[in-house]
Amino acid sequence: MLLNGERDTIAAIGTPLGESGIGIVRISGPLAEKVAARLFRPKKRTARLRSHQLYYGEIVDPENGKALDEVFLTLMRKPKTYTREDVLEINCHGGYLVLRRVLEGVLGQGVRLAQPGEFTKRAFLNGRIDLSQAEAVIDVIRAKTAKSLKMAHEQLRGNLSHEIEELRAKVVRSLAHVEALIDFPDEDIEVDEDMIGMNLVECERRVKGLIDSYEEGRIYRDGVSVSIVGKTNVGKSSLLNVLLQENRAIVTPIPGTTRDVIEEIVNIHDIPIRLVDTAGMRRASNPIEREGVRLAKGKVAEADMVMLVIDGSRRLDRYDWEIIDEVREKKKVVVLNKRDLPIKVSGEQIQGALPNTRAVEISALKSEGIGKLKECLYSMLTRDGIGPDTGEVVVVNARHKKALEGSLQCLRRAQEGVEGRVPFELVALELRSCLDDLGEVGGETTAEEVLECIFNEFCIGK
Ligand SMILES: Nc1nc2c(ncn2[C@@H]2O[C@H](COP(=O)(O)OP(=O)(O)OP(=O)(O)O)[C@@H](O)[C@H]2O)c(=O)[nH]1
Ligand SMILES: [Mg+2]
Repeated sequence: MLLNGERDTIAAIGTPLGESGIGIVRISGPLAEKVAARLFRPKKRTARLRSHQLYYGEIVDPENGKALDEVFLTLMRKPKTYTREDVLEINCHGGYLVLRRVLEGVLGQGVRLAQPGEFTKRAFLNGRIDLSQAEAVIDVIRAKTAKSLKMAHEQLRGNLSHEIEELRAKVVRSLAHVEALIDFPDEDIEVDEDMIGMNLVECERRVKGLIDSYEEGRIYRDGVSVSIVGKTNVGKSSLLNVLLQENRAIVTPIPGTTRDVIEEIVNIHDIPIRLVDTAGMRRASNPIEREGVRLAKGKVAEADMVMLVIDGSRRLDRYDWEIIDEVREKKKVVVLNKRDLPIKVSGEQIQGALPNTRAVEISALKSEGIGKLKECLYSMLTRDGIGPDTGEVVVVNARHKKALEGSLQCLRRAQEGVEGRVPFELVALELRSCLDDLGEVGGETTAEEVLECIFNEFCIGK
């Protein structure tokens, strides 16, 4: 039984299992130093290991004193460590067996195997980082583009935590004023209701700004899926290949070439875009192709956006029209392909069929107009003036957005309360629940089950 909130000692392999230059076994908790004393033989004899210093030596089997591996070892005494507990890191050779043996040696010392994300969870529980920063750790690990990495680093550094702290402080001030009015209704206290109102309007504006940044933040972090759809033989697979700059999909002059769904990722200005090439839509007699068409329709429904490819060298026919109807409600761009041939479909015709839709003329065969198409996609996926380069705090996490939406509702009701002079007790109630919602972001008010879910997403050893 552990007393006074003291936690047990955990260990895990912190590097991927496989062959690598080095592999790290990481230990956190009160037994870290004892593990070092039992298993580590420094090359140069030392009375006591100094904190945060690298030592060269061997890890030995405590049963028989035989060397398990030649290592570098660092003991980091609390509190200046990742978890705010004593931490031991053993840099071994990066082989599966060697790492397992060292880990087993450690586990034999009263240490238990860490759960996924447990090191980071301890950093959170011990108050070194808040929950939004802990979530940023996993975003750093998973970042696929320079911008998503930058956003994750900013969140890890605490830019969102800081903004939320400021908002909470403002709401607390308003709440104190409202409570003063409740407690001393008849006294002439210096509380101005207009000032409370103004303060709440300011909070509302800032919370709304954070919520609005989510759409774009999410795109940089999670990417978007863009389905390439159109009739057979219009050049969908050719477009996929030219965007990927490789011959990924089979291209032939035979209509109905693509039957399966082909997905590949391409980065456009740091947005990871999952391109989905699909079977050309037509009434197919072949059951394989029919299945392809069914899958293609499903991909239209799933996609964040579609690229409707039309063969610009042929007049629109009923199949084109059917697909135009299919994508009418989707976010889309029309790609008029084969502009190297005499053009039979005009931009005006597209405008007539799909008002307010941008059309870009390209030749997938000659790789012309591709830059313009990429710019068009980029501008449709992003909004002007916002984004990770403006220094603005960007929300990338759906959980944060949900909590902020909750707090916005409370702020609005509180605001209406102040204006409409409803009883101040109700205003105070709304402000308290606004504080709870804001507290969800940093984890102050987050339920244990939610914490479990968040840390379960981590890998073991982080
Ligand atoms: N002239 C010209 N031909 C093109 C262009 N793009 C594609 N093609 C040709 O059009 C034919 C069909 O191209 P694909 O890319 O296979 O067309 P698709 O839309 O994927 O066809 P399905 O998979 O059958 O639905 C091939 O012969 C291509 O070489 C272009 O820009 N100009
Ligand atoms: Mg194809």
